[in-house]
Amino acid sequence: MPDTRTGHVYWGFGHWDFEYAVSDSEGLSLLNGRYRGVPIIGKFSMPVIRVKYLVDGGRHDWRRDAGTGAGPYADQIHWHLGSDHGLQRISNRGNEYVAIYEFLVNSVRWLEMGVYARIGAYHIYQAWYLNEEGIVQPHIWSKGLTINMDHTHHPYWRLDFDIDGAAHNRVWRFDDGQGWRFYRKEANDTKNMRTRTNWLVRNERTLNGAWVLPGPEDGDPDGFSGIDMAVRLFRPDQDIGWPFGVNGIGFSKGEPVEDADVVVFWYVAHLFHHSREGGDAWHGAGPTIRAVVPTPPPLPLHFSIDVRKHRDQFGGEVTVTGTGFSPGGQVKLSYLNIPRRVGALYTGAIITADGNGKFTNTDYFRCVSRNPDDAFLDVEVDALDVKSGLIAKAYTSATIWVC
Ligand SMILES: [Cu+2]
Repeated sequence: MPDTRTGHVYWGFGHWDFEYAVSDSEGLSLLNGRYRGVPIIGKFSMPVIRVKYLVDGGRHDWRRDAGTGAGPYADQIHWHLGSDHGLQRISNRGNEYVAIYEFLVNSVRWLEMGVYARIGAYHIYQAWYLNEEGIVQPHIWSKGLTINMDHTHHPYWRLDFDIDGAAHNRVWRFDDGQGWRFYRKEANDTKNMRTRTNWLVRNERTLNGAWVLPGPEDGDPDGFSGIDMAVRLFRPDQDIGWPFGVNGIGFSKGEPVEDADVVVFWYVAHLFHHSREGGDAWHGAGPTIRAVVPTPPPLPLHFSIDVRKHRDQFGGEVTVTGTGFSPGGQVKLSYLNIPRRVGALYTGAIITADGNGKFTNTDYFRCVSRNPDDAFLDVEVDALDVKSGLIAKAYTSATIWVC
């Protein structure tokens, strides 16, 4: 499935629901994304990486191997498979062209979506990292040198937010000691490191929103790429990727956006690359987007699950008992981190809690590993209370999966 150019991802017990597509020039894009049922993403894409070397190649770019200068370049990622100017299979992500990969950090589930492109000497990994707490991180990883000279990559992310739909979205800016203000008109802007600038895109009717927080490696604007962000009104005739070549953003400026039908938030990072780090060092950049939606209801008393295992020579049984679930409500179980298995396993069994909010469920598993070391892994068991959207978690050693 991830070898296909487009797809629909329903992930993390309904925490995220979106489509993805590798477009003609905007790399891997996320579309029509909802977090906990709240529309957040209209279309997130990365139409260009502008690259500037200390000395331009310009008209003499063809002589760049002589070390006189290179670029500037406007690098783009498209659905072109193979060769040194196309997408590469990703060996540590199932050898697919589009990575869909799940992992755990401090008991929080993350999903990585990525494509690996070669653009001549450059290797680019363009990724989106989403987690179950509402974070989306657009990220770019880059390595490779066209010539042995310091240079800066400027990725431009086009973040077309649709917070609770297209209408009434407004972009706010917050600075320490200076408070809030919002953009009344289309504008280009820079962050202030001293006042720790953050942005918030919010639906002014529902008050749901999403923060845009600059990343620690996102660098500073320079004479070639002088902005950290831009706010634009959405226009269908401007949803065309990047028509500006090696130049900066040239879409209209000055139209009112204070209660816009659709706003487009351009985010720009400035990724400096020292030539002395060599061509093999990966360097990365990108902001953090954090959706702010109504918080879940308070946890019921004693909302928890308990896991017991019974082992036999072919694997064994896992019995999960739950308490504090919605009486008579549905429960969905999943298992994450089973040895040798990528992603979560949903058994698909339909479980119903009894009138007191309790349930007992037994699943049978066969061994999936012969490596004794795998028995020390912890498998996460998650039980979703469908009615409230709350998840009870428990951990158990992977012993029954190892024979
Ligand atoms: Cu570089």
